[in-house]
Amino acid sequence: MGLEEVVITEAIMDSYYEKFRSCLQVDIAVVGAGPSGLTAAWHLSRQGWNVAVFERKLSIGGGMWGGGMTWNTIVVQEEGKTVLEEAGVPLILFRDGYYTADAIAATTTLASKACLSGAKVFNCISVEDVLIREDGGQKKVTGLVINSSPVEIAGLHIDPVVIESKYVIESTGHPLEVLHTLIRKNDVRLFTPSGGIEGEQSMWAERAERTTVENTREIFPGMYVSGMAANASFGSYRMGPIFGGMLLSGQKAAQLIDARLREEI
Ligand code: 48F
Repeated sequence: MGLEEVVITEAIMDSYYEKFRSCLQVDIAVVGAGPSGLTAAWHLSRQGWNVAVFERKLSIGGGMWGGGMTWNTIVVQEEGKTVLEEAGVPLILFRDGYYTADAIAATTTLASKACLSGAKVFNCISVEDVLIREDGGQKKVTGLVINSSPVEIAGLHIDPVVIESKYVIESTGHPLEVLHTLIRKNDVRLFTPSGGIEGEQSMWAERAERTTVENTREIFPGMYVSGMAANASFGSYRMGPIFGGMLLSGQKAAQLIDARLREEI
């Protein structure tokens, strides 16, 4: 059998656009395919929700690939290891409640879990803004404004397109990009003590690991924060290359949104 290049092209076009079309109106749109975003996407999609993940980079995994300072091993503690165990990632006890996992195995397994559970992951797409609506005098995030990352990187003046979502998970990590855009462009108050972004503090792993889970919650109607973005929003600490909090945060975001969506049925 011969190979026809135009058929290959047609297959890619039809398959991609069918995938994209199925995500024009999703239950949950996740911004950022780091550990917290991928965990949230996996846990939500396996509950049967329609989930789309948008990742600016060509690679998924965010800050997890590189372990600490490119030494591609990650550390998780007793609580956090449950998420990796459930995914099937091999863990090694280092000592006294500190476990290590291969960063590549952890990243690829979480990504695989998300995709095989039905989440649609779009790499090379940057979220540049949110869609906003007013309901009874209250503004609410109702979707994402997205563009091709190569368009963004080249600085081309090309308009973005939009997808609608019942909920957005802001999991862009330290830069907290989407929330910064929301607050810069709109006269709104977040569900934080000051009503604005509290900002991230220096490293304190023990406290940061706990608070990143506590701070995982709705920060603005329609928008949840997870992972490092949760601590950066609520003014807590960074934690470095320990990843239990990221995974548990993604899991908590999924549980909270799953409960909300079930209430709304
Ligand atoms: O930074 P990242 O891994 O976020 P996370 O899930 O995990 C944080 C840890 O990796 C580490 C840490 C743990 O100790 O502190 O930093 O909270 O992943 C964030 C992803 O979001 C993408 C970015 O490329 C990365 O892969 N991202 C950021 N802004 C955008 C975006 C955007 N505007 N549109 C699409 N993707």
